[in-house]
This record gives sequence, structure tokens and C-alpha cells, in this order.
Amino acid sequence: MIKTYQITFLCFIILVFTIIIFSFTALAQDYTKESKEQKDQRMKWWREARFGLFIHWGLYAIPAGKWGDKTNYGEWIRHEAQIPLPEYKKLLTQFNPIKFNAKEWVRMAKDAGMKYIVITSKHHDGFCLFDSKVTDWDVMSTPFQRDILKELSDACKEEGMRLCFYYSIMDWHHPDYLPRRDWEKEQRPEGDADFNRYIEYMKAQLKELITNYGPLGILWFDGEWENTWTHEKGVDLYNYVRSLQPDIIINNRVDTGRSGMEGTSEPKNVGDYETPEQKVPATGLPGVDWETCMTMNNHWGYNAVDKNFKSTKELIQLLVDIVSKGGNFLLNVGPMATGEFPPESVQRLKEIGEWMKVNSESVYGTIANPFEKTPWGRCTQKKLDNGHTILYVHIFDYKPNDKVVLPTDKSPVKVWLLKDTSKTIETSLKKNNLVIKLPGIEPDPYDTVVALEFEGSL
Ligand code: H79
Repeated sequence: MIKTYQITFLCFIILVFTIIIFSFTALAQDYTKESKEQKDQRMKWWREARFGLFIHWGLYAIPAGKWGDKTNYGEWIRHEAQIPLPEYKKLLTQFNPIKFNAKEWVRMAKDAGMKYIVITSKHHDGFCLFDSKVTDWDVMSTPFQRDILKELSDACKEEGMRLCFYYSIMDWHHPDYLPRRDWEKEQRPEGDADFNRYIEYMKAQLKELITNYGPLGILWFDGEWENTWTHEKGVDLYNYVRSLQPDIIINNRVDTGRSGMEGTSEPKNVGDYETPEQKVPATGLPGVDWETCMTMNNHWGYNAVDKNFKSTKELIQLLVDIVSKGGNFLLNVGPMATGEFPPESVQRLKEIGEWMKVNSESVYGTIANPFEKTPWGRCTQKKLDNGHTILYVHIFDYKPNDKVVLPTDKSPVKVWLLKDTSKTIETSLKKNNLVIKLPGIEPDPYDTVVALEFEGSL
């Protein structure tokens, strides 16, 4: 006879085993092995967005690029000017950006036509723009004492903007991070530094970022190139972040193996997209997702004397060039220590927004140009549900009454000018080319866009 207590005991054993097995499968979940459909679903918003705002902000905004008699520093100032940690820590007492207004920042991005914001939750100097319970090296230790990322997170939710965080793996402040900078090995001896303990610190912070400010769009890692970071650690961190928010997007810098500023990785590397920095790949990166990040002037962090800003025309044409090659554009602003964007950046965002208001449908949700050479500008295209294709012809150098030639022998079913749909535009086929006769209108100062709808693909 089986006794009741024996049954109870058996049930208990089965329960324990089930729990053990379940927790093992949960622990072992490998998010790098998803199907193409699953990844397509996760990347959907990002592929449609095409345009985002990068924000580099931290203590380095206070010196604004100046240290001693040099003025060409940015967010790397502590390393480049070799500022000892106790000296750099003094900036903490000066951080008080009373003009910071999260809503204004988000509105500026939104009005510029940007669909996501990536902000430095922690840059290489280790300073955190959020209220972190695992360090005092954060905004709550400054006179400002406001959780900047919380305010941004609330503003983004209100405005329908995707919030994303940059997070540096390299950390010039945490005692457990290794290696030390060459120049500070004596000032900051390694002592009993333990890199695995540093990884636990990162994981605790990433959990804070995702649970207190999320759901997030992207985790944008950086500072992964020092020899303490390995492929295995990258895979583990990727899976850890996905386990906290399965649909989050993570850039390729979570892993090793990046080819410098070209930003591409090897197939074995994890990460959802490639990250060219300050450059646009000549013919895009076919078959993979990628995003070019770029500064508006020569620095990521605020530099008071750097007035070498790209013009609005250059910025819009960069956006169109990148999108025509199938990439996203992450354009940087380095806010000042007051909490405001530099006026040059504000003006450019505004002007980009005015162009986007009329032309954004030629950017959002479009895919790469079908043609090889378009000397007059760029093309983007969009597939419609009915099988039709809209081709957006971006004419950078518009001359009224001029002709633009497309290398296709297809005739469009519809042609229109985005900035003035009342204008009729004639097209004709000549020797396997489609010729568009431009109307005699005032050209757009940045990029005049003509849309053509075709049956089927090009
Ligand atoms: O966060 C931004 C940069 O701080 C970071 N990535 C972007 C998104 C970055 N890390 N490394 N690099 C960029 C390239 C390294 C450049 C260096 Fe230098 C050359 C580091 C020291 C000499 C650039 C130039 C920074 C200081 C001077």
C-alpha cells in the first residue's frame, strides 16, 4: 500500500525537479537563435524609423572641450588631457543644468522627424545620467539631483518617441574595470580589481535601465574594444539584456570583432545591427541592418569652440544618402552644461524638420535604391501592399525645366512632386530610359523629391 505521505513526498520531488528543469531552460535561453520572421518582427519599427537622435551628455559638458590651454577636447577629455580621477570628480559639484527640459528635447527630435533617441546613460568616464542604486557616480550626487533619464523616459512616453540608451562597457571610474589607462596605472593601481565583479555591476545597471525607464528601443553598447572584453562575454551580455526585455534591439558593439569605424562585425558575432561611425559605406551593407552615427560638428560631447557644423543641406543629403543605401541615420547633439542644445544644433534640427514635414514619406519605411548610378541625387523606394512600388527621386541639384533620366524601361502609373502635388510632371520612355521633365518651380534648397508609382517592382 502506498501511504499518503509517500504520495506527498513523490509529488514534492516531481515539483522540485520541474522547477529545476524550468529554471535551467530559462537560464539557457539563447536569443541569438531566433528565426528570420522573429527578427524581422523585432526590427520592424527600427527599419521603418530610419532617423534617430544621438545625445552625448555628461560631466564633460562643463569644461566644454577646454582643459589647460587646449580647447579641442570632447567626451574623451579625461583620457586625452590625462585628468586624475580626484580632479575629474570635482566636476560632480558643478553639474547643475537648470535649463534642462526633457519635453523640449523630445519635441525638438520629434519636430526634426526623428523616431528614436539614443542617450548616453553612461559614457567611458563612467558617470551615470540616471539614479543608479549601485553607484554614487551618478546625477543624484550632483547639485542637480534630478533623474535626467526618468524625465526623458516620461517625456518620450508622452510624445510617442522611442527611448534608447547608449552604455559604455569601458569605464574609467569603476575600480573593478580593467585595464587601467596607460597613463594612470600608478595613480590608480589595479589592486584586487575583479573584472567579473564589474560585469555584475554592469548587469545591475542594465537591469535598472530596462526596468525603471523601459521598455527601451535599443541598447547601444560601445567601448568594447579593450582586451578584457571577449566574444563569450558579449554573447552572455546580449542574452542577459534580451532576457530582461525580449524585443529590445542591441547593436553589434555588445560583442568583439568590430572592424574599427567601418563598424561591421563577423558572422559569428552577436548584435542586431552594424554601426559605421562618422562614415557612410560606399554602397551600403547589403543583407544586413546598419546605422551610421555621426556628429553635427567635430565632437560628440559639447565643445564650445567647435563651430565646424555641417550645413542643413549636408545633413539632409546625408540622411537621404544613407537611407538610399538601406541604412539608418543617428545624428548627434552634444547638449551644453546649461541643459540646452547648442543653438547651431537647434537651428539645424528645425530646418531638417521643415524639409521632413513635406518629404518624410520618402524616408520612413523606404528601402535601398534599385539603381546603380543616379548622378543627379539619390533614390529611395517603398513597396505597397497592392504590389506597386513608389520610387522617390531625390534631386539634390534641381534646375527648373531640366530633365532627369532613370535607367528603367518601365512607365509609371502616377507621378507627383511631394512639395506641390498640383504640378503636372511629364515622363517619356527613350532608349530604355525613363525621362522625367521637371516642372518650372522654385527648387527646394536641400532636396526636391519627385514620386513615381509603378506596377510591380523596379
Ligand atoms: O561615443 C562616441 C565616441 O566617444 C566613441 N563612439 C562614439 C559613438 C568613440 N570611442 N572611440 N572612438 C569613438 C574612436 C576613438 C578615437 C580616439 Fe580619440 C582617438 C580616442 C582617442 C584618440 C577621438 C579622438 C577621441 C579622442 C580623440
